[in-house]
Amino acid sequence: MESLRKGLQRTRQSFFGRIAQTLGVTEIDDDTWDEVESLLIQADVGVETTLRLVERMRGRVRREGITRQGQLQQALKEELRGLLDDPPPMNISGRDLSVIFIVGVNGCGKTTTIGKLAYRLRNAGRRPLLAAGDTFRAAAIEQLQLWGERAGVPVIAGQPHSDPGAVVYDAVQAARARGHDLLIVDTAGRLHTKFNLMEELAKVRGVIRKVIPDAPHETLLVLDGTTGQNALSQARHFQETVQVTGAIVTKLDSTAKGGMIFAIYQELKLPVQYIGVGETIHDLLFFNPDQYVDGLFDNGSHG
Ligand SMILES: Nc1nc2c(ncn2[C@@H]2O[C@H](COP(=O)(O)OP(=O)(O)OP(=O)(O)O)[C@@H](O)[C@H]2O)c(=O)[nH]1
Ligand SMILES: [Mg+2]
Repeated sequence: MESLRKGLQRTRQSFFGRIAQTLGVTEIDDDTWDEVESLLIQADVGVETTLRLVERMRGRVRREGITRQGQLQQALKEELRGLLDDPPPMNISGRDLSVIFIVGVNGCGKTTTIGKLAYRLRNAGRRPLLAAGDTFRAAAIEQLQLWGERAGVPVIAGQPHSDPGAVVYDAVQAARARGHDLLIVDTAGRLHTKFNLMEELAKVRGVIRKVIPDAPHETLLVLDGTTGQNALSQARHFQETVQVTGAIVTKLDSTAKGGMIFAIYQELKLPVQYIGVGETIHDLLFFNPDQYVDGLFDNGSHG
């Protein structure tokens, strides 16, 4: 809970704290709502979602006659919470080998997140194997191997610049032969607008499906929290290319745009499974909507 509050510090102090202050005035009028609207948009909640949210808040204030700051903040929290669903359990159990496919643009945090995720799942009793499907950058293979060492999880890698499909094929075979119950596949970062690279991603997915027809069982799109609304248009391209099943939002500790989580639910209809709140192996949290909404506001006892 503390690491979440710490991770959301910037978002809380920049925008949601100011929203709470704005709602503290004695007379709530159009200017108040304009200000709230502007702050929500700046926090990257998204224009459509913001307009709907403010409309609902105005309706509540009219109907319920609430005026006190505490009640207003509580109503806003409820409305925000209503925009989020509890993420469904990941579809990675109940079979011999499950596959998680990790995709996203350059530098969004894929490899780091895989290290953290492998560590978490290993501690939860799983036997993960990692596939170094990013053969594009030479350093990418070593980076994943280093995360594998930290997490205590083995890595299957090929030569730099070799065919990523071949590496992933080998990794599936190795996972089966060695009795792993989970394969997590790293991929090269790519710009969502580069058609050839997106096709390559679809091909790698095809290689996995040739061996395991219902795989990948989870395709998680890693979104850099500092990019805010830009992440949404990226996401749509990935959704068209490889059936994305969920999102992981990284770097929430270094952004004030934590409102993008609401836009991901509302505009992309994707559940958020995990959030990244730092660079160490411990800084991946399961996404809990109640705690997340709480973490956006000061709760009195914490700064
Ligand atoms: N502060 C912070 N930094 C993070 C987080 N997740 C990743 N990073 C940093 O983001 C940078 C890029 O992370 P990578 O894991 O290499 O990203 P990638 O998507 O694999 O990058 P490419 O393979 O080049 O596409 C690194 O410096 C990470 O330490 C996070 O939750 N918080
Ligand atoms: Mg990487």
